Amino acid sequence: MTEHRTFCRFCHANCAMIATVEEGRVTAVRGDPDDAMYGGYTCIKGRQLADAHNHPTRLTMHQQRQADGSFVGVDSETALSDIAARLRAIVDAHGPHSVAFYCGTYAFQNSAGVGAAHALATGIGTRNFYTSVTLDQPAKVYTVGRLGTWGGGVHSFSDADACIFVGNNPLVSHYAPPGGVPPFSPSRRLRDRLDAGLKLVVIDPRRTEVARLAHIHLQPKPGEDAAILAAIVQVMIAERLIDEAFCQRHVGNLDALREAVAPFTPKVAAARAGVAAGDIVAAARLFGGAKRGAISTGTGPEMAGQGNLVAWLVAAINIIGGRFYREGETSAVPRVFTPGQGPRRAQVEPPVRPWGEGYPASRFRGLTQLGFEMPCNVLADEMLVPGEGQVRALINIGGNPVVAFPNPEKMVRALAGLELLVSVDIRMSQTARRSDYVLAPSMCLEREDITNLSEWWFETPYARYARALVPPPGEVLDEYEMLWELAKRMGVPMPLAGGPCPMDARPTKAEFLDLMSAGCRVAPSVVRADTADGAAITYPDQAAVVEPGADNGVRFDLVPDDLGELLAATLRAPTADYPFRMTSRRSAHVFNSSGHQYAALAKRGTANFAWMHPEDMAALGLADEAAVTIASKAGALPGLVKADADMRRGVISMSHAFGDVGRDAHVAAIGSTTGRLVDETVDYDPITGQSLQSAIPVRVVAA
Ligand SMILES: Nc1nc2c(c(=O)[nH]1)N[C@H]1C(S)=C(S)[C@@H](COP(=O)(O)OP(=O)(O)OC[C@H]3O[C@@H](n4cnc5c(=O)[nH]c(N)nc54)[C@H](O)[C@@H]3O)O[C@H]1N2
Ligand SMILES: Nc1nc2c(c(=O)[nH]1)N[C@H]1C(S)=C(S)[C@@H](COP(=O)(O)OP(=O)(O)OC[C@H]3O[C@@H](n4cnc5c(=O)[nH]c(N)nc54)[C@H](O)[C@@H]3O)O[C@H]1N2
Ligand code: SF4
Ligand SMILES: [Mo]
Repeated sequence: MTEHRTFCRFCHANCAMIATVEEGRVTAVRGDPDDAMYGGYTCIKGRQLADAHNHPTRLTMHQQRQADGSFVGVDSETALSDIAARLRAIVDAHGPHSVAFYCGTYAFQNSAGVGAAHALATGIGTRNFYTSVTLDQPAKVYTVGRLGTWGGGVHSFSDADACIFVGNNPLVSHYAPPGGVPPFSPSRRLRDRLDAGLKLVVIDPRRTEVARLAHIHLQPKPGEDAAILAAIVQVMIAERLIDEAFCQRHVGNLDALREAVAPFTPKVAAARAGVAAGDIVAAARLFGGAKRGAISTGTGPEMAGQGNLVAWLVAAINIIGGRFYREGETSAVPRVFTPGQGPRRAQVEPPVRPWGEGYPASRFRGLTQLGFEMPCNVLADEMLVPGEGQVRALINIGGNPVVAFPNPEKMVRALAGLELLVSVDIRMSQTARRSDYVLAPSMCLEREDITNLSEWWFETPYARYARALVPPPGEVLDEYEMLWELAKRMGVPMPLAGGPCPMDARPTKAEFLDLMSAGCRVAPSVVRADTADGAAITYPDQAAVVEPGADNGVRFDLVPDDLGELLAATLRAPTADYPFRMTSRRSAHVFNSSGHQYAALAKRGTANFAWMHPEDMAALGLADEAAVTIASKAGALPGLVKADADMRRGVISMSHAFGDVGRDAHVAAIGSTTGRLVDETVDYDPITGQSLQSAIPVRVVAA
């Protein structure tokens, strides 16, 4: 028996762990009490890691679909050579865009997953590269850049005096955007900060775990966040709760912002959102009256149809509040492995609009690539609709489009029409079962990884390099190995940040990560060499002190033209005449569609209840766990209701990525897919393509 330091990759938080290995198998994991960042913290999901690695449903052979629909296990050589030959033939016949890649959440959990997939996609030359980012919170990434960004970074949580969390529940999700609670022991971190005097505002239609700790909880009607945020801006400007010196120096058009939000008085916003006007004013005063700390949002408001407005107004609140690190201060989140970070300067970095003209365009809805990825919104249509560039092959890495995308019936039809569907998954998921091939990947404790995902939350230059602790079983391969083997067999290059990936002999993971991260603060192989025992390391000399700003003349553009118009339009928008709004939420014991198979997690339920206020249930004559049909204008799903007095009345709350297409009879065992309530061709954001995934107008009837 041996013990090894490592980190969990069940989710992005990457908790430090000690794994016990006996006879080539992981038999136990526990939090690493000596790790300064995590202090021994783990969650219920991560504690299943040993079970997950050894689980009977775990694939150790690649699966090849037979003519009768059954699967047989095949070795790597057979699977990769056949897949590569078929991809080659499709590209030769139909051009590079006929091959698409989709990177789901587990492509991100492998530190080389998305990088390797993008390198292969670039080598092939396809514009059809998709990731779960555009199902998640794309407006955050793409809208903020349009106002300009502050080189010194936004205030982080650890020294905040006041924070506003909008539709974010980090105590369950272990997720927070910059300024929010880092996901390591989030509950302890938040309580410690509150004890030290932090003032907290939470805006969420449900009284969530984090809302219970807030000084002010606004419990609005879902989908009305833009009005509330506009009113907060209005109060902050009117009551001069802004950083005037900062605004004078760095803001271009404060007056334009004042005008844009003028119609959204606290009274107007309160009426739209169904909250007390006095609470909006109090929230603005509580936040605006402090000096440090940021407002941030989670998935809730981004998915609720106003993603761009919300991301814009949140950025505007941080800007007028001056919630940034200044010259001489230590900037938050130094990020050891992220390439391309220049010096942190006390200046506004010019706005960039990473989409639209000059970016590869989809054939649908006028949407273009955002940065380097095509919005998930168009994937089903790109597969279904004939024409130049129609997608005929999809490589799905660590994702589950059948249950995670809107409009699952359409997704299933689109996947069925492909010439080749390959999934990389540890189990026969809803999407894997519909694939021609399922490639079996190594699981986290069988492979090397760096903390390039979690480092977005490290407030010090902390880094880890995990070793493979046990040999990969059967035929399994690391995702980067599979993708390299496909590139090699197809005869295409894999361009990486540090130059082309060698294609004569397969690089080691450290070599691959070095090339992928070229230009980062400390190369992965250096961290590897510095941490022989797998423990963490901190590089104090890499802490980023904010340097003086250049006089670059750049100021924040507080009101990008199209957003000002969009805000005005929300005032005119009628509210739908459906009695309920369906909202999204996370469940603590699973990660999207992952984890339902593990005994300890399954004990907490494998179906997703439709949570409602008990008085709403009584009004409809529904008992706990009664079967209902939940219907929107686009579709309907079966559900089981459950009472939760913490809900706002008129709101339903359900987790996504449960259920399956064609298996409604099993709803009590597997739940159902909330994506069925949305037609992605109608309800989507015109800039990012994000489909409506929360605040969906619905009715509920007893089944
Ligand atoms: N209605 C609605 N829809 C939503 C959302 C919502 O809130 N509401 N949320 C959206 C969000 S934020 C996201 S990120 C997407 C998620 O979208 P996806 O990423 O497509 O969905 P997941 O369920 O996370 O898929 C993960 C897959 O990886 C597999 N897996 C598990 N472990 C491993 C591993 O070690 N290696 C590999 N290769 N695979 C593994 C799992 O079995 C699973 O099939 O869903 C989006 N869809
Ligand atoms: N245990 C667990 N952890 C996870 C996941 C999981 O499935 N399980 N999924 C992971 C993924 S992919 C992601 S992206 C992150 C997401 O992390 P979070 O964004 O923190 O996700 P949630 O916990 O769903 O919190 C979203 C909150 O938004 C609220 N909300 C819904 N609609 C609205 C609205 O219109 N307005 C406002 N103001 N609030 C609204 C919901 O009630 C909910 O409390 O979590 C990650 N972590
Ligand atoms: S929070 Fe995430 S990384 Fe930490 S133990 Fe849980 S699943 Fe693993
Ligand atoms: Mo996500």
